[in-house]
Amino acid sequence: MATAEPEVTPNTSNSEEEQSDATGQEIVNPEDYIKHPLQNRWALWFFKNDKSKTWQANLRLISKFDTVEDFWALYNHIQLSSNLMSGCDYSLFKDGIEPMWEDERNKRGGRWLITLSKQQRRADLDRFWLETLLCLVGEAFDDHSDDVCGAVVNVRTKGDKIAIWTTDYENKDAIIHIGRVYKDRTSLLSENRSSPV
Ligand code: MGP
Repeated sequence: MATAEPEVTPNTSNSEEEQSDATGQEIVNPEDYIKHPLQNRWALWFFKNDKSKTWQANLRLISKFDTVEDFWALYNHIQLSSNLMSGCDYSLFKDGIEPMWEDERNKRGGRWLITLSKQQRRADLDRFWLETLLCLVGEAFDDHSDDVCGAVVNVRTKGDKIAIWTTDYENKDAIIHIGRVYKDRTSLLSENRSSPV
């Protein structure tokens, strides 16, 4: 999504009474309205289990974003995972990677999986999914963030799942690093509980 273009009136004075120009227009700090770019553009997808259709036909792109502000606007606009019907998924993937095994960037890949008990839907699902989203858009995996393709939350009667998908099962350093960081970040959410990954 486009970032707002600043319309800055030059401010040559520091004095408070000169915070408007000759036409009386207010001078605004560009920081107040330029959106903060993310390192990647991301696409959020929704899956609804309609058994009369193929798996791929049930997958829908919701929206793409590439700024911090647009991420939160989208996140705040959609339902929490815990409110979705069983059988639904959200997937957040880098723009250009489809959230399916068949994509070039996924087909040699793997995933770090969190399996949640039925009881954890109420207390943990939304917090863990948000933390997963923040790990992705915040590029939490240092030099190995390039190995991350995306993440999926599956809302299921038998127990919900959250996974980060990586691009190549042979990139051992990247996979271990991503797993360690993800485990640390999600363990912080679940003190006194067993490790989720
Ligand atoms: P699922 O939605 O990943 O997990 O896969 P679920 O529902 O918990 O089931 P389980 O098999 O893990 O117990 C369910 C089914 O959806 C798979 O067996 C496939 O038929 C289909 N499916 C899931 N994914 C992620 C893909 C995909 O990437 N490509 C295709 N073609 N089908 C998929």
